[in-house]
Amino acid sequence: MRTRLPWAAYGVLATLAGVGLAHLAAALTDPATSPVLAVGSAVVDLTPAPAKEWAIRQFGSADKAVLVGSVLAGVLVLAAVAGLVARRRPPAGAAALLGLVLVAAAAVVGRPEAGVADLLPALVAAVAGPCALLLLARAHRGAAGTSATGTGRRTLLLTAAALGATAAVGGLAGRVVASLRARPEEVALPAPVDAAPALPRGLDDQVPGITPFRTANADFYRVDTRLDVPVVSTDDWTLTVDGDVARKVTLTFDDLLAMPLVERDITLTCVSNSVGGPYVGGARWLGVRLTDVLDLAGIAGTSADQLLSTDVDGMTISTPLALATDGRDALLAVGMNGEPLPREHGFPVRMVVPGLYGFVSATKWLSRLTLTTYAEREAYWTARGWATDAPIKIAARIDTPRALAQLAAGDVVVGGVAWAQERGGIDKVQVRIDGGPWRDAQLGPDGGDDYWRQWFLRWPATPGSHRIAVRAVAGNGEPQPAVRAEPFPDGASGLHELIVTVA
Ligand SMILES: Nc1nc2c(c(=O)[nH]1)N[C@H]1C(S)=C(S)[C@@H](COP(=O)(O)O)O[C@H]1N2
Ligand SMILES: [Mo]
Repeated sequence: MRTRLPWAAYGVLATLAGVGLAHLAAALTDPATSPVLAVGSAVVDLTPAPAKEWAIRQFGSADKAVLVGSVLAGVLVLAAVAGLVARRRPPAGAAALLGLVLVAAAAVVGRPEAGVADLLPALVAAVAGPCALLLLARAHRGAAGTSATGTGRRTLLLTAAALGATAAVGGLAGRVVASLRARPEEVALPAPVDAAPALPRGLDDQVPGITPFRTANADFYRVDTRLDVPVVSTDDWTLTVDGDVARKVTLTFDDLLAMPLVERDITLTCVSNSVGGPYVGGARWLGVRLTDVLDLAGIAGTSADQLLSTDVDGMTISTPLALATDGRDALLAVGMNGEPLPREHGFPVRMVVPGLYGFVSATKWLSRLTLTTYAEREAYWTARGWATDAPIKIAARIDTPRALAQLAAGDVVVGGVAWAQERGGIDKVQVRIDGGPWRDAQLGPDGGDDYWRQWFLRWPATPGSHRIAVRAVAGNGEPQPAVRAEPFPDGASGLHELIVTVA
């Protein structure tokens, strides 16, 4: 065991050095080509939908960190095995490590928009990792037989230290370089030609525990298939509109900003959100109308029924063309709550289409819009069995009190938010205590039909255990669906109910 342990460590060290250098090479060229991320992304892609939903539910926004961590741990175990192989036969250990890198390279090439140049980081790792292992094996042999203070030992320690430093510097430098290439804070956004009215004061101060009327960028939920956040520089960014259009057009970021910008308050919702869940947020979006951009390419005679959007790494999202162009405020957004889009939320440009769940509308890090048909092209989620036509379901959520809260008898304020985008907004929210009558809640200010609405109801709570339920009715008269449904395949439904104890 004693004699084996160092070899396992050599395998790990050699791998970390190779990965560190590859990460740096990726940051200098294209961060998405980093082998760690490519392998992780491939794992995400190969993970069946139910497992992915489970991960999102278990770990929330940390699901990616957990995944990257598991991938890294798995890789390091294999690296340790390669090190053990090298104990008897160094070339065989180096070959095993090379095999590991080749798997990573396959993951990089497997990315939809991969080019040959994207293999550079994997190539760096393929050379650096095995070489590092051979170096360590040689130094180990040199150290064997010499005294604890001999030059052989010193060489081994120096080699190990140098490789450790390479891993650390490569990894860190990679991060720094990546964040220098894309800087949302340096983007100056023009003023909108069509500004949204001042957002009314919400119930934030009046109802403790209620969801803020506007979600701050830092608090906005994040759901995507990405492990890292794409690094896109506005200098390199372009948007291509192609497929069944009169003429293919390509816009630069400046071209887009030169078009008329509008500002809209829109509540975004994720199809993975369970009843009462957190994947919903309200923000003020600044962007160009989607139809203005499509008109540049000319879509009058198109036979397309699908607007297929592609992100900078080839991830695809489908949107029903008829809905995206039916007059609703579909935007190519560049701003969020008065700031350039944060990198997590799609910098520099994302789609926002009111009334459709994010997975069929809200493409972040947008790079291409293709007019096509559902028969011809299948987007990422469609291939995984999710619905293509997925309007956001009417929903109401109780924010306060929390489930299983212990309350004092007397005046309790029940409050929350409700949304009914593209259905005339929220007309009514009703609360029911223990199977009693449905009582109308008081609504907060109106932020527009595509924005959520806060609500509250004063409840004289009596001692005992109580069940609180909520339901909403949309402005077009449609009631919230009460039938229970899981998020898959087109969004959860059912009333949000919770139990509290009053003493
Ligand atoms: N490029 C890209 N865009 C994406 C996704 C993604 O995985 N990749 N996820 C979508 C989903 S499922 C949702 S709900 C919204 C979430 O947007 P947010 O993270 O800004 O809240 O982004 C959408 N846009
Ligand atoms: Mo989503």
